[in-house]
Amino acid sequence: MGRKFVVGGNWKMNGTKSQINEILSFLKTGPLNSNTEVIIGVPAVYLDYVQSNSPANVHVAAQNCYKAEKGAFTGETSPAMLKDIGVNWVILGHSERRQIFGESDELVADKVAFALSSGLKVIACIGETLDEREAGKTEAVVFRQTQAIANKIKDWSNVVIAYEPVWAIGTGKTATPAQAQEVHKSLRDWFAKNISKEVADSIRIQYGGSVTGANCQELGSQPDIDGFLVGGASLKPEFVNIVNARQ
Ligand code: G2H
Repeated sequence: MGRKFVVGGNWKMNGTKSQINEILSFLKTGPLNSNTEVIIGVPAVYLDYVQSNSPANVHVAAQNCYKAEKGAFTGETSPAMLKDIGVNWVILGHSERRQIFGESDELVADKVAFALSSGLKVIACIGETLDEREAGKTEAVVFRQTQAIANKIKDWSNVVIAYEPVWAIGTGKTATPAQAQEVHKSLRDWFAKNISKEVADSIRIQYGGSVTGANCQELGSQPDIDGFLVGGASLKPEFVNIVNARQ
């Protein structure tokens, strides 16, 4: 189907210079499958360092950015600043941003639109909580989150969707391959119905939530899973195995 497998590492608020050097070392040693696009999401303070020291086959992403080019927004990072240091990707709308920092669907969508218009590529995260899943609202939630973005953008070619069920994040509870595939398929059908068949066929949908070297192959063999967004395991050498999950 021609969707390039895409694996992102989301380091979250982890890492010191020496830990980062170890991560860069196992990424350099790899080997990383050249059929997989690899992106590492790095804390803001280390972006410039990692951008300057990561291997050429690994892209660097910020974990957040704001919806303005510059100005009185204390503590924020702009897409223009990311571009200025050579960073071309950003992760937006992660559930930790939504839940801990109160980011609404609307704000996430504004950020996605602004980042794209600034020339960044975006990993846009969506996903339901345990309560929402148990109430049978999984589809309604992920469709609502995706629709909010659809209201603000036209061109999806620089967007990767990361479906991350919140109940599976950092908990060791991975969605089963069948559970993940079911939501990915529903999302692709949503794109076909609400955006276009072309976007539905081409958009890459990552799975995220306790992905490890042990479960990545079965998850990665599902037809609508086009890669992973990996948290905890992206700090460890097993990340190389996850990058290479699909040969
Ligand atoms: C989900 C994921 C990375 P983890 O947040 O985005 O983290 O793999 O640790 O569940």
